Amino acid sequence: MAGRRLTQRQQARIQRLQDRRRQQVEQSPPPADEARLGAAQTGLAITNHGASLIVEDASGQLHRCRVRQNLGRLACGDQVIWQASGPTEGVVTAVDERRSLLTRLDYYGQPRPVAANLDAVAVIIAPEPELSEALIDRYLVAIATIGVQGLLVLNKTDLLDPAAAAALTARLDGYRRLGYPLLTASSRTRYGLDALRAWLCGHTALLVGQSGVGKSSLIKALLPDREIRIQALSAATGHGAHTTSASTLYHLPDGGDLIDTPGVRSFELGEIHPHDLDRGFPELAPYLGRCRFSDCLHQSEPDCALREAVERGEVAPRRLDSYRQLRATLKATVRPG
Ligand SMILES: Nc1nc2c(ncn2[C@@H]2O[C@H](COP(=O)(O)OP(=O)(O)OP(=O)(O)O)[C@@H](O)[C@H]2O)c(=O)[nH]1
Ligand SMILES: [Mg+2]
Ligand SMILES: [Zn+2]
Repeated sequence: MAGRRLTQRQQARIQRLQDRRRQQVEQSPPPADEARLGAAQTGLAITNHGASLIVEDASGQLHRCRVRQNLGRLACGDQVIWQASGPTEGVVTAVDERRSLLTRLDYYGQPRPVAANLDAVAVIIAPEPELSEALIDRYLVAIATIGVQGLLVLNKTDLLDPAAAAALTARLDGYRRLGYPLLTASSRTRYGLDALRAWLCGHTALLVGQSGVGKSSLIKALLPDREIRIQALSAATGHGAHTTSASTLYHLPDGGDLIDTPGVRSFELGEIHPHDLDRGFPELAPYLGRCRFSDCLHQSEPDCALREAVERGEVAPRRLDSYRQLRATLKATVRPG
């Protein structure tokens, strides 16, 4: 095709396209002086403030970066390519493929990345605020879907007398039997921190849970030399003094990273296929597909294998409730297929 002469019509079309492009450029805000950008380098997303992404370079310096629009929303834990535009500023131009990504539905029902490249998610619970099994179950489905290690951490054990502690661990024992480690800790008395550190060490682990369960306190207790500079940068968002407002990544002294997340009142699952939902309820696997009706809702249908398993004491009634509830919400939001 090289050297072929363009017809007048083709020339006119190209001219129109060029005009339109020029107009678009003139209307859009002036771009940063691309010529002054530094060389491309790798970095790690430490926290996302919406307007800017805080990126850590290979030497541990932090840079406030703008993100090229075509990259979509980036998350804490993302590996990026960026170029400096000033001593502490830059532009993120590319993002590496993620080995895992936790998302949640935002206020507008849109999936929003919470954190990327995770190995483990620790669901933090506490005697107060009152723990919610429905919330734990939703987190466990999300964890099963992205295929990372999940664990439960009961914090604030200092608030419990021995009888109350025994009652609460008994209440949570079903999760331990499903294969999720259940650790107990107190960031106040430092009880259980060595065991928790051993679990988290060497991984990228996300801490999730309701507001006020002590995620930030645990991270602070695990990081004696917590990076103050991150604090200073994060404080610039001007949100409340204690409540965490944006997910932030911290390095553990002996290797591994911890990601603090803002507490949630309800964690809404992103787009999840019913098959993934089943993975979050491993104890139901032997019974799934064994009901008399293939479209059984496991409510009042005869010969429901799941309800029979509950009646025989093989499945916790509360877990079946949770499963039914999540199935119903997925049905409403997920396209079949
Ligand atoms: N008694 C007791 N209180 C604790 C413990 N850990 C944290 N707290 C208190 O619980 C409150 C909330 O702690 P945070 O660490 O801010 O909780 P968070 O989970 O990060 O909360 P958000 O950032 O809002 O999601 C604070 O007043 C802490 O002092 C603990 O082990 N024992
Ligand atoms: Mg916090
Ligand atoms: Zn059934």
